[in-house]
Amino acid sequence: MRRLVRLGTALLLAVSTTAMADLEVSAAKLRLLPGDLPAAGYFTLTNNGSTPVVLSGAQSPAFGQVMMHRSSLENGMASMQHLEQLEVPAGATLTFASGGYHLMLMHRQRELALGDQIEVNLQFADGQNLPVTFTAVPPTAQ
Ligand SMILES: [Cu+2]
Repeated sequence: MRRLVRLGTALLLAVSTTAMADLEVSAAKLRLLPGDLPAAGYFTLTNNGSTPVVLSGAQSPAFGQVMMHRSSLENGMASMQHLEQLEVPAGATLTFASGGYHLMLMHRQRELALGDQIEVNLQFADGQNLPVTFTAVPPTAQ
């Protein structure tokens, strides 16, 4: 049964007509923490296309590993959940921000300074990639 559901998803993606040109990213910021602590990536993604897109992760030449996380607060306890995929419906805007969805960027490959422009490739389940330039901001930035 699970197999059938997966196949259905694959078919849906195959007929998807939303192209990368239909996606709009704004306010891409990378919050740097001291030392080799992971950086957090925040941005706003709008799907101006007519079909949903599925964000499946990200990569950056400046980091060894980038993961998609969601922070949540349950019974007063903060926790983080790893996300494999995140759907953005047609016409919807998805916000990555402090306390919610974020990219977690680990294992810096080079020195990074405030104000640096850092390339991050957003990856989608249909194989497309969207290059986005993030600006490095201090830990106090929201
Ligand atoms: Cu995280």
